[in-house]
Amino acid sequence: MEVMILGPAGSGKSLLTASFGKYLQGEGFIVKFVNLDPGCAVLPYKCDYDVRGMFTVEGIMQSEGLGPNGAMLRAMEKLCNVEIPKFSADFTLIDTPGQLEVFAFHKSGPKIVKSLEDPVGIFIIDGTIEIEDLPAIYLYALAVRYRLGINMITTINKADLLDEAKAEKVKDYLLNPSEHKEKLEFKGVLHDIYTPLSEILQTVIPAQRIPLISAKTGKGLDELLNMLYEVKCVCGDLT
Ligand SMILES: Nc1nc2c(ncn2[C@@H]2O[C@H](COP(=O)(O)OP(=O)(O)OP(=O)(O)O)[C@@H](O)[C@H]2O)c(=O)[nH]1
Ligand SMILES: [Mg+2]
Repeated sequence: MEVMILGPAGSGKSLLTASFGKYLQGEGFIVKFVNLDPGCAVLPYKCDYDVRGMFTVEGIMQSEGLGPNGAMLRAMEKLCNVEIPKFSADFTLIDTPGQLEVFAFHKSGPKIVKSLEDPVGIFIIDGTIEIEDLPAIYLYALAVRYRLGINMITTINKADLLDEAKAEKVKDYLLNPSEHKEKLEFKGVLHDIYTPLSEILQTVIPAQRIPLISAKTGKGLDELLNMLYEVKCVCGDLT
């Protein structure tokens, strides 16, 4: 099963790739690690395939005289020609670029998806974000899901940093934005925008559990694995 780990900058993609991979190995699975982020310096796992072997953002900045964002865009163009090896593994975990928007809303993201065999996405929402930013990040998660055209599990990460009340608030809202929108206490213009947005979100979110996980402590990784199996089961593939 090919699993793409997606999420905004700093949400925990690389650490989850490492810790979920370790968890899966502990369960007896064969796991391969793929890094598609040409901008990272160090990774918390050992790569079986690393796009930095072909190009890096730093290298492009120097060779083409570009700034970091221009070089990242150029890197995404190069990523279109990258072929991820087909590993014979139970799970291939694919860590994706920090600048998610340049990957997902660029032709490279969908192109990479097409080259894979029906990958599943894990979209990470950083649970420590301001509670009032949840509708925007949720819309972002859905936009990425439909743009890439893949089955995706939404997760709330950094559970170890959340108190019970905040964790519950975040989870309740993501599961049922219409019913729980008032609890987010939007103020001013955010109220005017996010109240109707919550109603729209309610009509387009998939009926799915949202695991509360910690890439740091390993909390919730068992539920994540169960959900991956469920997603594949719905698609008719039990492997
Ligand atoms: N406490 C805590 N920290 C976490 C968790 N997940 C990630 N972090 C921390 O958050 C920071 C960013 O984690 P990364 O794994 O680099 O996040 P990323 O999404 O890969 O970041 P970019 O690739 O730069 O976008 C690091 O300092 C991690 O140690 C978590 O579950 N709990
Ligand atoms: Mg990363």
